[in-house]
Amino acid sequence: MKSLKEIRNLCSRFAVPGDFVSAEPYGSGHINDTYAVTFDQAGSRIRYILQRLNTVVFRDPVGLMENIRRVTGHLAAKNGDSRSTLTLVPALDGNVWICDGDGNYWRIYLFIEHAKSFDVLETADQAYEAAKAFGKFQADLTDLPGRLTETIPDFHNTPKRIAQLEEAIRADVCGRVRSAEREIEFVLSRKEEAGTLIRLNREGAIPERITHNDTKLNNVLIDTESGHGICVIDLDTVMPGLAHYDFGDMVRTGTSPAAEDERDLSRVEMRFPMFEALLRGYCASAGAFLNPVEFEYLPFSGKLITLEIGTRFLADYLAGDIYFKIHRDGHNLDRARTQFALVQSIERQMDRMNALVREIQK
Ligand code: ADP
Ligand code: GN1
Ligand code: MG
Repeated sequence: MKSLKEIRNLCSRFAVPGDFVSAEPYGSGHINDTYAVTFDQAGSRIRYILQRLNTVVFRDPVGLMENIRRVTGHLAAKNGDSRSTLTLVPALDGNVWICDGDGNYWRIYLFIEHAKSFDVLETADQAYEAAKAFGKFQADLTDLPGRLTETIPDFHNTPKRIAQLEEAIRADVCGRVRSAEREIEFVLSRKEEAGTLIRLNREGAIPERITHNDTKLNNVLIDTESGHGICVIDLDTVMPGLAHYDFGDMVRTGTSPAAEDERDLSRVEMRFPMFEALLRGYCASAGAFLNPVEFEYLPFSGKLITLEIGTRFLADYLAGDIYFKIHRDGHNLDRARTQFALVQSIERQMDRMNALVREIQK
């Protein structure tokens, strides 16, 4: 954690008008460090988001920031207002980031006020609105010129994620394999279907698109007054991908009433009405560009991405919690168990989920 003085110094290298007042840690992300910073601008208090990029996770911070500059510029030109896309504050040297003396990269965004993100969704309306916003994000980027940098290569390559798990099992650096045998078996018994989307893409049945790739439901801001999904945030992983990576993670994070790390697995459940709301919301904005095979595999993507993130939590548990921030012992194992309970709930309802897609497509 940085001291106030350090944060004030970092902010002074950006073109933020006014006087620094205060800063506090903000949000519940697993990767970056986020602060809400307040400035006094001639008597008005204005907030900004200051973030330190995790350069262990993101190895090419300059390429990543260039992606975000292009994407936010494109969205701003299309939507024309400062609440429907993130707005970067330039640094005094003209870049949209600074690098501090320790090699850390920092950026500042305008703080989008009167909006909220939810770790667990409360209503089907919120699910509809969030999914519509993520679908619109994909739709708005279909005409972005050029190709974006892959900020994390093979980010959603599920077979490779399983191979990484197998590597962590072999190494067993913390001697934890014995405590996770059931979870390991859960993943390995589903290995065959894990390559489905990659194969469909290779065969030309589903195309590469520009996708967000981290559509956890707390990565969309919902307007506190209107209830509309207004802005997609957390753009570090925006890069070439498949539409399913985004829809799948919405199902993972938007359908269960339980938190991502819930220990009472009886509370973990894929609620069908929430799935229906996500599907209708996503199709309202993305339906026009999806092809029939993409439609068909939307329910499967919910299962696959939940299995994939669970696999990553499990591999990180075995590797000694080196990737995801943890807040208690066994946290990553708890997170993995929750994902696998959700996979089972999805599996039980897969026929019904597929039937709904067919009905919507008609
Ligand atoms: P992480 O990668 O760690 O998840 P995020 O970019 O998602 O980081 O930011 C963490 C939290 O900060 C978000 O869930 C959201 O609540 C809040 N947040 C991020 N950017 C903004 C913004 N521009 N305006 C308001 N809140 C924001
Ligand atoms: C991380 O940054 P955050 O907390 O939104 C992770 C996602 C995982 C998610 C699980 C770059 O997202 O891939 O799905 O945790 N982001 C990265 O909660 O690895
Ligand atoms: Mg986030």
